[in-house]
Amino acid sequence: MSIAEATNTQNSSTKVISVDAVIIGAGFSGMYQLLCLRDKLKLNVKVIEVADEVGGTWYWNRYPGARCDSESHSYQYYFSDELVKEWEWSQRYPDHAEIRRYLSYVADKFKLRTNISFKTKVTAAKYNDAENRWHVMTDKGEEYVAKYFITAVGCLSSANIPKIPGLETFSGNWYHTGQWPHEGVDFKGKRVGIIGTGSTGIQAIPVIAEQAAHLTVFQRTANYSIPARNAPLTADFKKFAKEKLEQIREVMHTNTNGHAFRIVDRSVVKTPEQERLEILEKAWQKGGLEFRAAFSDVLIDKSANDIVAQFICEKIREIVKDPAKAAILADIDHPFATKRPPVDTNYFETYNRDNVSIVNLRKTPIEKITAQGIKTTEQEYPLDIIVFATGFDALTGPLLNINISGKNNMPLKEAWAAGPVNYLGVQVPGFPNMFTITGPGSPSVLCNMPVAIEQHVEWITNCIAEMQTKGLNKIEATPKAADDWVLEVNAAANATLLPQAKHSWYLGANVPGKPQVFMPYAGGMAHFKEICNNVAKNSYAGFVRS
Ligand code: NA7
Repeated sequence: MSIAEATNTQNSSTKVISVDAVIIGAGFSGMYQLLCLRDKLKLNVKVIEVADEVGGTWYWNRYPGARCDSESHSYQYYFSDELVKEWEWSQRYPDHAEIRRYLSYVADKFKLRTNISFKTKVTAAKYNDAENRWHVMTDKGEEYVAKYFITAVGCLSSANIPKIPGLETFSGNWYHTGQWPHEGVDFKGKRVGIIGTGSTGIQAIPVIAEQAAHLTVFQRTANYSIPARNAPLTADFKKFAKEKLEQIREVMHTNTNGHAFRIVDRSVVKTPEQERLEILEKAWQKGGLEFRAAFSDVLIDKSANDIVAQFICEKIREIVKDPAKAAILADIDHPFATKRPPVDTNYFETYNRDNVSIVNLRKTPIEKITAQGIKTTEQEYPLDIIVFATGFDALTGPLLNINISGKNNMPLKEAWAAGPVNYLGVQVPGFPNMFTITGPGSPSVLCNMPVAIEQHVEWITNCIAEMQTKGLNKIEATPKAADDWVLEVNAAANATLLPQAKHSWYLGANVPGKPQVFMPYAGGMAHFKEICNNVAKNSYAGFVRS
């Protein structure tokens, strides 16, 4: 049955449309989920996307310097050899525009746009118990009625704009990096203030500094950063990435973090000092997230971590010539890589510019924003533009921003009042036939995202395929399986140093009032995949199917 045939007009303003599955979001995950359900399972699928193009997080994150921290040959789909061979990346790390071009190419190649409603916002998604159907309402006055409801809303799509008093009085312009204007921002001759030194701030600061008259960085938590060593890809590397695609895919899909490199099985503490320094120096020169993989005990042994942390802090003091600035930048309060480790191009070097200053908010916190600029407890900084590189209400934010309710009209907000509870990161008890791609409780942001996405999408597709062939109507995670999974997610985090970063968004600590629970699954992608596959093999143990 086509969508048109199934369309009813319930009243003059609501169009009721029956489909098999509704997916929210047309980024990496929604696009692949659409392809799997439509072309493999021959289901009737509608994707709802608020933007006017595919791209997901890369549609919105267009701030200066926005670039992926995963290397380009690993930041792509691997489900199609043909696609891997056809597409050619230009640089070691793709920038936001190149990723959008890639996703647009994928959408064209697989003719995905025909199933996507762009510029459409989901206003509510409600499960109807009696019908066992999801009703997904949009701001276009449509009501999609579907057996399956899948969220592909990304982990970092809900902007966190801190409630600093006085923002509404600021006479200049302000921007959040995750909602960047498509036409760009002209910083020429302007006094710019930027709040935030996470991965985003660290990418944006060097680029804005080149344009602005003066850039003031407002730093709350000092951060580690590893040089990206970005460069155009050589012809040899491009050839290698295509010829060795099977080996690359094998590495990515069988390791803990989904990247195209393995963690070297050696200990920081057991390696003699000189050799250790040489290894770290080599890894620093090579650059990128692979630095973290030079040893295997960095995230599990505090003394190993201290050594690596000290190495980075010495690099900061070496690069930054002004000792006062260097002291603020190297005063880091958490173990290395317990917050998402940034990767940069000239970040610490930028502080050697005369037009860049840094304010230590730990010593002199922001009091308010005034018409003229930012006022800390020490002084007022006159500004023309404020950039909020203040991150996201991660993982749960994008889901809770949608008005979702499950059985007995239970709102997801209520089900998760004390923090996210789900099974395998994919299903919430009380929300039958709803699947969350890379939700909290899955490796998601601790993994190279396309790998995490391919795993979750393929697992969901197989699950739905079996339901369709067996004539099953409903799948629902049991409360016990979800409770046990939450314990497993906590145990996996507690086996690492990750919970030691008290201000991390992994914990929800960056959003005032958010329950503080370690959200991503830290047990490694390969292990997670094995657990998910065993659950499926074991007749979907932990789920009730009927
Ligand atoms: P992050 O990593 O959450 O960083 C946000 C930064 O903003 C961080 O330095 C925060 O300091 C700072 N921040 C947040 N709120 C405030 C207030 N109220 N005052 C001062 N400073 C504040 O977000 P990013 O966008 O950089 O990165 C998100 C992910 O996107 C990244 O990990 C990649 O996966 C891609 P704090 O550390 O909380 O003290």
